[in-house]
Amino acid sequence: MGLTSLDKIIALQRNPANTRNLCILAHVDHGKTTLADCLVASNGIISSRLAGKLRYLDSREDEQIRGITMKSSAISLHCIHGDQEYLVNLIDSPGHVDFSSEVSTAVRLCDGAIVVVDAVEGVCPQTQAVLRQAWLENIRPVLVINKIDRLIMELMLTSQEAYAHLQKILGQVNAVTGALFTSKVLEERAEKEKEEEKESESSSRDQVYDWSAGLEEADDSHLYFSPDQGNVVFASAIDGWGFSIQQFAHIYSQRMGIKREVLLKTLWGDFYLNAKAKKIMKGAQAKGKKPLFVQLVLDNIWSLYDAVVTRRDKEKVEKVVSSLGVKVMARDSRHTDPKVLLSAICSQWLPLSQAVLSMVCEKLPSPLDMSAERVERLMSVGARRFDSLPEQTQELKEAFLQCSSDKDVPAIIFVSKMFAVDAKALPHNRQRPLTQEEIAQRRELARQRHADRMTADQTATESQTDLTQSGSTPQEVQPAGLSTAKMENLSLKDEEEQKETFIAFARVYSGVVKKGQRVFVLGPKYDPAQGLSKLPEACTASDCVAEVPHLSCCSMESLYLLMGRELEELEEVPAGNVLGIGGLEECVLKSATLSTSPACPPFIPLNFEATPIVRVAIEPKHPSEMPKLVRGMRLLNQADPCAEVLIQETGEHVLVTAGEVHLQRCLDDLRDRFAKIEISASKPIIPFRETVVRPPKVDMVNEDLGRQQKIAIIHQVKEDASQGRSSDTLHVDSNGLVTLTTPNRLATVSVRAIPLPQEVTNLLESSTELIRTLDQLNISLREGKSLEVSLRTLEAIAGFKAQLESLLQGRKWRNAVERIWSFGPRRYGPNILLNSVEGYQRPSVWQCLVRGDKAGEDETQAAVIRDFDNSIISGFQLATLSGPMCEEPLMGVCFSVERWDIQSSALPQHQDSLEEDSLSHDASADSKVEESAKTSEQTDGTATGPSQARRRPEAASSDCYGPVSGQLIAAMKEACRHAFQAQPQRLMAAMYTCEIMATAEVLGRVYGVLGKREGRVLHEEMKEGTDMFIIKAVLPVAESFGFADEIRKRTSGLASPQLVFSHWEVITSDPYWVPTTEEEYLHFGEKADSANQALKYMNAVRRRKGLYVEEKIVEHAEKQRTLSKNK
Ligand SMILES: Nc1nc2c(ncn2[C@@H]2O[C@H](COP(=O)(O)OP(=O)(O)OP(=O)(O)O)[C@@H](O)[C@H]2O)c(=O)[nH]1
Ligand SMILES: [Mg+2]
Repeated sequence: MGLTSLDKIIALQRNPANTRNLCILAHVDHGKTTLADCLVASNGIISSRLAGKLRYLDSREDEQIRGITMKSSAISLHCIHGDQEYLVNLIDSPGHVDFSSEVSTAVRLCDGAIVVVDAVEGVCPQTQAVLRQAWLENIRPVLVINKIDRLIMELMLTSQEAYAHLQKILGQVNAVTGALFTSKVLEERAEKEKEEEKESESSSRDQVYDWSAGLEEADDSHLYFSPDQGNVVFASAIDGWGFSIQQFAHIYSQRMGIKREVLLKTLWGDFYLNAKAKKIMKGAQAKGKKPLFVQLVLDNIWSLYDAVVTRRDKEKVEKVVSSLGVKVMARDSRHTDPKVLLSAICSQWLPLSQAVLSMVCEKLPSPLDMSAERVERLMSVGARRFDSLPEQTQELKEAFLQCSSDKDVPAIIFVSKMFAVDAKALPHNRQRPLTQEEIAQRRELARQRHADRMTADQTATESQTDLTQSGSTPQEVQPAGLSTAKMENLSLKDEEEQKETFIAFARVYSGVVKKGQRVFVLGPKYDPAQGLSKLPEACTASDCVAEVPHLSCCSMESLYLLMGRELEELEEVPAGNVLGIGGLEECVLKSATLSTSPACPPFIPLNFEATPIVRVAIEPKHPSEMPKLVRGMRLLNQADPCAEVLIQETGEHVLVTAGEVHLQRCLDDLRDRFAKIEISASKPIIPFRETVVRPPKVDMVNEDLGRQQKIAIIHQVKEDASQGRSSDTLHVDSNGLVTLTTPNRLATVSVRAIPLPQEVTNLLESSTELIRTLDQLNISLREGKSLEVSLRTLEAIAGFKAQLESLLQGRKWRNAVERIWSFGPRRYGPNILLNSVEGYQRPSVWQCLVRGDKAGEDETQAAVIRDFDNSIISGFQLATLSGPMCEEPLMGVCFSVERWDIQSSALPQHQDSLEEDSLSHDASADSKVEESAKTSEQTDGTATGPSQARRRPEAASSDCYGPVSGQLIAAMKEACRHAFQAQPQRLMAAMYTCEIMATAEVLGRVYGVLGKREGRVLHEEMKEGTDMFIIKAVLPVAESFGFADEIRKRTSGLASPQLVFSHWEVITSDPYWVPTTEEEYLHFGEKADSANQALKYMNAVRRRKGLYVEEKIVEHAEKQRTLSKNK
C-alpha cells in the first residue's frame, strides 16, 4: 500500500468532490506506463529510483518482455493539492491497436483522461482514435507532451526549434479536437433545426438557415489544449520531470517581481522580455526575439542537459544544484550513467507527479460534475429516446447527477470488463506479514512441536530396544506431526490447481454498495418498462421471484480496492469510485449494468473500435483433454473484452481475436492459466467474401475481348454450373438469367445476379446497425405493434434511403430502391434482394417511413403470393450466407427475382382463413429464418415452417417432396447460386491499413517487405522536423501474419507497423480463369500454371472446409520418378 494507509483511502472515497477517475490514453509506446510509474512512486508504492524502469502496472510477464501494455489496470492514489486531499483512481490503458477494446473498458469508467503524446512522433493514428473515444464518451482530456528529452538528445534541436516543434504538435492535437467538435455542433444544429421545423411547420417557412451560426455561437475555447489554460504538461517521464507553465509562473513571479497572472498569460505565446524596459512585450517572432517560453523555461532545461549529460561539467552541475536548492546523493553524482544524476536533479526540481496530479485535480471533473448529456446518453440504449423511458427511470437521472451515497438512493454500478486473477492473489488467500503476537504464537507452537518430536524420538529408541525383544513392527511410532503435514501439503496442492477467480472492473455511479449486497443484473436487452410492470412495487433484488426477461439477481460477494498488482478488501464503496467486485462470474459475462432498482435501464454498450478478424481453430494436443479446453475457452471468453469464442459448423473450436499480438496473448493465457493443457492452434483462418463483377473488357494479356469471346467464357462457366443438376428443372439463358423449378414442378423462380456498385456495397457495409433497426421496425409494424423510435433514427433511415437512391442511378437500377425486398445474409448484410416480378406488389421495406398507411391495400393475388414471400427471403439469406466458390459469405451482389410463378394447386385451400393470419405467419417465419441462417448450410427443406405444415396437412402429405415453402426455399437458394455462377466470380480479401514510421535508411526495406506481401503504398510523407517518413499502406489480411515481426527485423526495430482492419477489396484475378484466346495460350501456355493468387486462396479455404478441390496431385510424374531413382 505504500505510504498511504487503507483507512485513509476509505475515508477519501467518501468525498466525491475530491475524487478523480481518470485514465491514461495514447498511441503505443508514447510512455503511458512510464508516466503511471512516476505517479505511483509519488505514493511510495514503488521506489522513485525505479520509477520508469519497473513499469509497475505492466504486471504480466509478457507485458514486461514485449514492453507493451496489454490490459487496462487501475490503481488508487492519494495526493495533496493546495490545502485539499484528493483520491485519484488512475487507469493505465494499452496503446496497441489489438487491445483497443481495453481502452473502451477504461474510458467508460472515467470522468477524465490524460492524453499522452510523444514529442517526436506527434499525433499518431491511435492518438486520434483515443481522442475520439474520449469524445464519444464525453470525458474531458488533458494533455501531456512526453519525451521532451528526445528533442534534446536525439533530434538535437535547439530550444528555439523545440518551441516551434511543440507548437506544431499542440496544433495537431487541437486540430483533431476541433474536427470532432465541429461535426458534433453541426449534427446538433441540424437535429434541432429539424425538430423546430416540425413543430412550426405552418408558421414561418421563409427562415434563412445559416450553417456557420452554430459554430460561432458555441463556445469551444475550453475544449482546446493550451499551456495558458493549464491543461498541458511538458514532460520526460523517463527522467522523472514535467512542468506546466503554472509552476514557472510561480517561480518567476517571485524571482522577477512580475505578477503571476501576467506571466501565466505570456509564458506561452509570442511574447518576449524587454530587459531594458523590464517589460513583457508582444511580437517576439516579428522582432526576432526569443519567446518568453524559450528564454525562461526551455533554456534552463537545455543547459541542464548540456551540463549533466553532454559535457559532464562537474562545476557547472554543482552550481546548478545549489542554485536550484536540490539535494543530490553522492552515489548519484558518482554514477557512471549521467542520466542517473540528471533524473535525481530533475525529479526534485520539477517533479512530474506533482505537475500532473495538480493538473488532474484542477482541470478534470469530479464525479459530481457529470453532465446531464452524458447521463442521458448512457441511459438511452438502442434507438430509444430518453424521454420515452418510464418516469421512474427518468428520475434516476437525478441520482446520477447527485452521485449521492445516501442509504435510500438506488445503487447503480457498471461493470466494463471481467478480469481473471489467480485465486492466490486475493487478499484473504495472500500471505501477509505476521503481527508480533502471531510470531510469538508460532514460535511457541514450533517449540512445542520440537519437544514432541524429541519425546517421540526417545520413545522410538525405547520401543526399538523393545522390538529387538518382542519382534513387532514399529508402525505407530511415526511422529504424528508428519502425516498431518503431508495432508496439508496435499490439500494445498489441490488449492493450487484451483483456478482463476473473476473480478469485475466496475464503477459505482450512485448509492453505496456493500459487501454481500444483492443487486439486479440488467441484460443489454432489458426493458425497464417491462420490469416495472411485472415486478411488484418496491421489490428488491433479494426478494425478486417474478420472471422478467433479461433480468437476474446476484450478490456481490466481495469488494476490492484495485491497487495495480494487488487487491485490498473493502466492506463498502460509495458512489463515484472505481472498484473490483468478486463473485459475479456466474451472472456477468463481459460487461453488465447492476442496480438495486429495476427501473434502471442497461447502459449503452461499450463502443469498440477494433473488429475481431483473426481466427484460429484450436484443439488440445491430447484429444482426451477436450473438456478442459472447452472450459478454458469459456473462461478466456469471459476474461477478454474483445476475444470471441465459437464452435464452427465443422465442430472446430474457434478463437477470434483482434490481431496477431492479441492472438498470442490469448493462446498464452489459454495454455498457462485457463485450460492448463498443451494446445495446438491452426494457422489463422482468413475470412474471404465472394462477389461477382462486370464481364471483363480485356483479357489477361490486355487484348480487347470481342463479344464472341466474352460469351465463350460465360458459356463455359455456365456449363460448369449446370453440371450434376438435371437440366429439366434448371435453365440458364445466355445473359445470365437462371430459371429453376421446384421438384414438384409447382413453383418456378427466375433470378439474375448483378454486381452492386462499390459505393453501394460500402454504404450497406457501414449501415448494418441501421438496416438491422429497419428490419426490427418492419417486423414490429407487421405485428401491429408500434415502437417508440427517436426522430434521429427515422432521419437516419431516410438519409440512408436517399443515399442509396443517389448511388443506384441508371436504367438498370430504375426504381430499384423502392423494390428492395430484403438485405442479406442475416437480413442486414451487404447484398440486396430485388423484386422485379411484374405485377407483384409487396409491402416496401421502407414502410416505417410512411407511418399510418400500413401494408397498403391487399390485392388478392399479391396477398396470396405473399404467403410464400418469406420462403424467397429465406432462400436468399441462405444463398448469401455461403457462396458457391468456397462457402464464404457473399458481398456486393444484387439478386433480382424476375419471374415467380406458383401453380394454383400449390396454393393453400382455405384462402379466407389464411389471409387473416398471414401477417402473424410472416412474423413467426422471420425468426425461423434467423435461426436457420445462423446454423447455416442447411439444405433442402429444413427451414420449413411448422405452421405451414400444420395448416395444410393435405397438401403436405400429398406431395412426396415436402411442403411447398420448403421446396421454394431450396429452389431459391439454388437459383441464386446458379445465377451467381453465371457471372464472372471473384474473391474479396480483407485488407488492413497500416501506418509505418521509418527513417530514410530503412525505407527501401520497408517497401521490399510490403511488395513481397502484396501490399500497396497509398502515400508517403516526411514528418516535419524529423527524419522520419510516414508510409500509409494497405495489405491483405491473408498476407499479414508475421508482417510486423518481419518489418521489425528487417529494419532493426526502427519501424513498427500497426495493422487495423479497413475494408474488403476485390482480388482482380479470376480464380476460374483458363486461357481462352490465342494470345493467352501463347503467353501463359496450355497449363497456365503460373500463380493464380485467387485460386490459391480459394483452394486453401476449400481444403480447410473439406470441400472438393480440383487439383492435380502429381504434376510432373516423370520428374518425380527420376528423383526417386537418383536417391
Ligand atoms: N526518451 C524517453 N523515453 C521514454 C520516455 N517515457 C517513456 N519512454 C520509453 O518509451 C518506451 C515505452 O514506454 P511505455 O511507458 O511502456 O509506453 P506505453 O505508452 O505504456 O506503451 P503501451 O502501453 O504499450 O502502449 C519505453 O522504452 C520507455 O522507456 C521519455 O520521457 N523519454
Ligand atoms: Mg503501457
